[in-house]
Amino acid sequence: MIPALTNMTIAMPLLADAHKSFWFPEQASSFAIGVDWVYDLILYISLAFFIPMMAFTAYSMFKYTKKKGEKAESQVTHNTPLELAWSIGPSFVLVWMFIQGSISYLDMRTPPEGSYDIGVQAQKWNFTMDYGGGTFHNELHVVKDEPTKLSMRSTDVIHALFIPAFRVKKDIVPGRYNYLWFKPIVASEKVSDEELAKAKKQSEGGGVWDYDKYQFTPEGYRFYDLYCAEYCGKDHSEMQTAVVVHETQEELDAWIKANSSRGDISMVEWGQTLFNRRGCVGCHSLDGTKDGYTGPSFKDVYGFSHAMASGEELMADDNYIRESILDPKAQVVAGYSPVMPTFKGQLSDDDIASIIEFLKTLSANGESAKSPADGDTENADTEVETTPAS
Ligand code: HEC
Ligand SMILES: [Cu+2]
Repeated sequence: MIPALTNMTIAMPLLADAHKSFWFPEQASSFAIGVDWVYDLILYISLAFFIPMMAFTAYSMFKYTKKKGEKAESQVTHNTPLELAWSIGPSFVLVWMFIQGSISYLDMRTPPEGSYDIGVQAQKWNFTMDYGGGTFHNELHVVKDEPTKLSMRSTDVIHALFIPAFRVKKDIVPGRYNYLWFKPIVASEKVSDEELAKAKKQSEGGGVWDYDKYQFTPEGYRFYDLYCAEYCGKDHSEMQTAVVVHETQEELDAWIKANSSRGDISMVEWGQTLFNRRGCVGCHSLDGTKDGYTGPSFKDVYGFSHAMASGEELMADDNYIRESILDPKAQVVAGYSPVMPTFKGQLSDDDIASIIEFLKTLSANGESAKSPADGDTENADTEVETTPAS
């Protein structure tokens, strides 16, 4: 933001601390100071008018009250100088507010050349960040002091990406790219190893990491909230995730590398990670619960035959699950709407095989059923068992 605004902000009595705001979340991006300044400007001007007006109204009510039956005195209906004054005076104030707002707004509209670019895909009901080279993650990871541009698209309806601590929000309209940029100015802290280990232990077997409860990510980073602000549909309010600001580009690169593929964890573990990270968790339960979920539970899917909307009975083997993920509309489970988005091009073969291994651990038939057409996942490390959520 413009330096003059910065100085004035610090001079404002309510905003003495550089990155704290009286009304709002922490000022964690370069926009925050300017946005809050304009907000405060408008707020204080409004109060400067509102309070004297209300006080004078109240005073007049008592001063000029007449007893019942008394006659009203003269009514002043017109005063040209006064009316000109209260029309022209405030219009200057309004123009000033508009100019101040436009300065911040134009700055926010124009991503600087060479900004760090991260893809964002919004879909019912999650965000997926695309870090390039096939690395996708539900969390947004960025670098401190680095102008960052989000190239956002939606696969279904209008969503709106909102990061309150950065003071940025933008609609994501299907059928086109929408851009948003910011420069983070406060890096995320990491919690102590003991605290992280404690939380990991608590959430073991639960399947889903509770960001709200712990207030840090599964990797121990404190985070800023990111959520969907388009409240004209069923579950936009559930589209919440975390923004982590790394101190250096090297740190972010290392994080991306560590999250790019399975590495040396087991397929079952990776399958569960993808389930949480890629939005399946929003629509599928693991324990048989159907209420409140858009899709069928993953419990006892693998290796069981079940009815499709087409009337066919299909066995959920490797090929069926693969097709369900890549082309969800090809076979729709009876009793459900065809609303699952496709994950074509977003999950590697190893990712899909890992999800299949994970589904096997949730099914009583997980071990016995074998796909006749696909023998090569048989020798995968199925002996690694995790306790599914109960
Ligand atoms: C927007 C909600 C939604 C999301 C997100 C979603 N699904 Fe689905 N899924 C559904 C619905 C609804 C169905 C049932 C209708 C159908 O078959 O298309 C389904 C069906 C399935 C089936 C078939 C289940 C059965 O009982 O036959 C599998 C397997 C599956 N999804 C896997 C996944 C995986 C893996 C992910 C994450 C990578 C995922 N889904 C993400 C909604 C979703
Ligand atoms: Cu949304």
